[in-house]
Amino acid sequence: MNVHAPALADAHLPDEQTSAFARDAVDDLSLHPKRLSPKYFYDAAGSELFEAITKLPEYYPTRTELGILRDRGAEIASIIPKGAALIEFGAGATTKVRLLLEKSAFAAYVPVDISGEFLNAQASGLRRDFPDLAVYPVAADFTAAFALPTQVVRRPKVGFFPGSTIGNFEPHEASTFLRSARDILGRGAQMIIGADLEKDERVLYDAYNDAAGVTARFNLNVLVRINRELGGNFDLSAFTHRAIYNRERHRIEMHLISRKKQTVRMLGTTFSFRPGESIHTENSYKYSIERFAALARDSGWTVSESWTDAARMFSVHAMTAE
Ligand code: AVJ
Repeated sequence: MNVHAPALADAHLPDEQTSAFARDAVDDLSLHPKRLSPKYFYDAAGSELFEAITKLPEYYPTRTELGILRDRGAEIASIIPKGAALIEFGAGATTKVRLLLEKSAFAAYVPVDISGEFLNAQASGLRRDFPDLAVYPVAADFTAAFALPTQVVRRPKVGFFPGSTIGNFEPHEASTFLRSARDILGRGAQMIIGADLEKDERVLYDAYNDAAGVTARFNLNVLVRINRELGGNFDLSAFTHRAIYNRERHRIEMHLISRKKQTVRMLGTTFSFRPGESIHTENSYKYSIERFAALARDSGWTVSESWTDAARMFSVHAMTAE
């Protein structure tokens, strides 16, 4: 068993997180058009709703990416140097990383996520199932610079960024993130990264407008969270979920639309809504293989392999840091 001390234990983190949420929510709801960052979807309830989304018949990305990782496991393993450290940017369910760990000879796994509690739970499960794997969780915001645990500094490094989380970034932010990942992992590092693909608009639309209404609840949950954590008084029945595909910008947009003229109070501030006014809560960018490769190239990486499923719904790329 591994007894490495996780790099957690900052008692001030939860407060800091709440005040960052407060600051961002007040700032972003003061903008025209109003917006909220999708990173605030993922409290405990939001994470559960997202897990439910990944099992919906309409939401193809998760199962398609898992299929690619499973089918291409041997090819992926063949480009992983022996004794490498796998660094995952953001750590959700361990299903995907387990596929990599089962097939490749990784010596260490470094999940990086803002939620320390979640990381610890995850780490103990992996330590139990992979007794030879050293697990070094890092509690940090993976979009900013963070230090790798000293134990992995000398190992070959492989980044892992599945789920098309990169799709939440604006193109310039995606580039900044990839450059930062390159600086953290170093020249010659590899990265395995998932990106959702452009496709039939009906398929995209349905994936974010599921019949069971789970995506709507996921979207509205950010208002539930503001009410609970920031003392807001959003009336949930007065907002409705909207997701559309913006063809020019290659992205799904999620909005919460005010059903009527209303005011909402939060942290001593009053926000007015016109009927039909939107809070823009998420962008989910869809790539082509070519546009993804160009983004990587412009951000210090060279794509060496791009894998897709037979229906070309989703893509997984291997790339090398220049
Ligand atoms: C986790 C950002 C990849 O964009 O598809 C799912 C989030 N939003 N349904 C996505 C999400 C609505 C998801 N990502």
